[in-house]
This record gives sequence, C-alpha cells and structure tokens, in this order.
Amino acid sequence: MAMLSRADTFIVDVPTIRPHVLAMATMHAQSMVIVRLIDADGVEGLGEGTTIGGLSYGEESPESIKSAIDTYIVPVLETCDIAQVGATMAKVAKCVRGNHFAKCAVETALLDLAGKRLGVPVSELIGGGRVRGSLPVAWTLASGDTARDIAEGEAMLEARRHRIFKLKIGKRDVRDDVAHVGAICKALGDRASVRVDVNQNWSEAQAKLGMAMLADVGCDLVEQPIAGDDVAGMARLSTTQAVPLMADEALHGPRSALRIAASHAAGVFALKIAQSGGLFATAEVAAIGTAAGIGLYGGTMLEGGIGTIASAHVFATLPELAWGTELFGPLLQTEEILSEPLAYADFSLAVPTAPGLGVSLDEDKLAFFRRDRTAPALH
Ligand code: MUC
Ligand code: MG
Repeated sequence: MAMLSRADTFIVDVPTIRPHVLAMATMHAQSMVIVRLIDADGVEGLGEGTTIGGLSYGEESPESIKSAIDTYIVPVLETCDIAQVGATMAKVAKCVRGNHFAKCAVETALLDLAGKRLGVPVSELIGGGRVRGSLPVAWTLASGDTARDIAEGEAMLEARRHRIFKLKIGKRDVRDDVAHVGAICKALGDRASVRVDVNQNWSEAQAKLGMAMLADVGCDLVEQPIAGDDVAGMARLSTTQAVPLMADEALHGPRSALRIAASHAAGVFALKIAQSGGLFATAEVAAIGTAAGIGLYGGTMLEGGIGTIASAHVFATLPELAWGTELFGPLLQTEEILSEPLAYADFSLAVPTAPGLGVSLDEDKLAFFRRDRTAPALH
C-alpha cells in the first residue's frame, strides 16, 4: 500500500542544439512537463509529458498537460493506493477523458515509483518483460539545409551514433522535397537507411506523386504523409505504393490501431507512449500491430531523458522491432536535466537495469530550466 504524499509538476524549457525544422513548426527549444510523485514512504516517481511546437502537433500543449495533471489527475491519485498502477490509471481514466500526454506522464511516474518499490526496472512491469538491453536509434536531419544535413549525417555515421536517418519534409513543393531526399540518399548511399516524415502535410494527390518519387530515389519509409484521421486515404496509399507507409499522428491508442490495421492503412506503426495514452497502452498498440503483420518502430515526441527512457523500457519488451527506434530526444537538447546522461553508443541506446526508470534528475539543472524559476537577484 502506498499513498501519495506529494505531487509536483514543472514546465522546463531547454534550447535545442540547432533549429529543428518540421512541416508545422520550427523548434528552437523543447518544453517538457516533469512530474514528480512522492509516496508516504518517501519513494519518488518521475514522469514526463512532452509535445512538439505548442499546439501545432496535437491537441495537448505543455500548459494543458500541466493543468490537467494538477487540477484533475492529482486529486484522483490522492484517493488511490498508487502502488497499484493499473488500478490507479483505470480510476484516472474514469474521471479524465482524452488527455493522453498528461495520463502518460502520470503513468510513467507511477511505474517508476512501483519499480523502485519492487526493486525491478520498469521494463519488467510491462507485457512479458524485457527482451533486449539496447535499442537502435535513428537521428532526424532537419536543419532545413541539404548540405548541412549531409554533413550532419556523415558526422553521425563517423561517430557511430546513428545509421538510420529521418528527414522532415512536407513544407516545400513535393519535387523540391524529393530532390532534397534524393541528394541525401545518394550521399549516404548504403551506409544508412533514409526515411521521411511528412507530418500530415500532403494531400492524397501530393502523397501519391511523392511516395512514387521517393521510392525511386531510395527512401525506405514514408511517415504520416496525409492527415491522420483520413484512414481511407492512408489505406489507398498504403495498398498501392511500393514504399511502406508508417502511421504516426493517426495512432491514439489501441482502438485507432485496430481501425488502421483492419483498414490496411499502414505497413508500419510509430509507437509513441504519450500519443497512445501511456506505457501499457503502447504495448497494446504494439500487440495489435504485430498480430496484423504491421512492422513496429519506436517513436518519439522529442522527449527529454525521462520520457525517452520510459519509451525505451516499453520498446525493450518488444520481440519484433523491425524498424528500430528514434529515441534521440535528449541529444537534440543543449543539456540533459538528468544527473547521469543516457548511454548512447554504437548506434544504440542502453536500457537501464536499475529499479524503476533507472534515471534521476539533476536538481540544479531542473531549477535553472524551470519556466517558473525566480530570476536571480541583480547586483
Ligand atoms: C514526429 O512527428 O515523428 C520525431 C522525430 C522528430 O524529429 O520529430 C518527431 C515527431
Ligand atoms: Mg512523425
């Protein structure tokens, strides 16, 4: 039995190492909602709720995530034995509709706390437990400039950090975008897998043209080319185009996964813990995908260290992970707010073996990047 003794949420804003240019927003910083739950025995659980570009990516913003947790979810937690993660989240689901990112942040903190209480890593609390100790990690080339992207890709290959690259397209004319992708495929050749993410920015006609041209230049995968709620359009593209279509924004948990699978609307699922509504729901999305013969990819919302390692614990439980992961979020930020940085080496991320998530916060960095920090006194 564990009762909640304290719950804190903070928005932190950490600059990115370079502008990150996506179809719907250009990021100069990442904003993350950090959740810290402490039980009556003093055990701490950490969670993170992070989206991209304010409200330009999805229906939750950093501010709405924080307010949903503070105003509506914490009062429910106060009535629960929070050591029982499934039962607690079922009660939260009864009181709060939607708000998947906020729920995921809380579920992550509960799992961290439960793992610490039980002395096991979070991956052992999901599905059948851990089947791998490290995960292949892609990098997104999205500087907005082809030559700079090629130089960045070369540097990543040289450092043995990434050999899967995702390019963000959909902002420019289709032919210009394909020329950009083709130049990068040509430069990196068979040393890397090159994929694209359109972030829903094409019409079906543009997607038909774009996907056919992308197949010809050597692109391996096209992520969310059209609107995520256009399942019929995705099905037409997925069943007629040679290059596989990956569903991202279309996936909001098990029911949407089942709809997409039944409609043959994707060949690959981008699994995201926040979009799915939590770590347990992500495992269910993965199970639906695998049962339907859909390939799996471990996606990111460009989270910091906590959200990234929470995702890693889930992805580490998946026997089939044909497309790898893109858990590079902390590397896009100028600083990690963890006391120990995540371990990236040899094109992979190591999944911690310590109890819970296996990470802890650097309190000084947290204090520095907190949006509500009090300004230092002027002398
Ligand atoms: C997305 O849409 O997949 C993942 C990697 C990246 O650069 O942006 C994200 C979001
Ligand atoms: Mg995407």
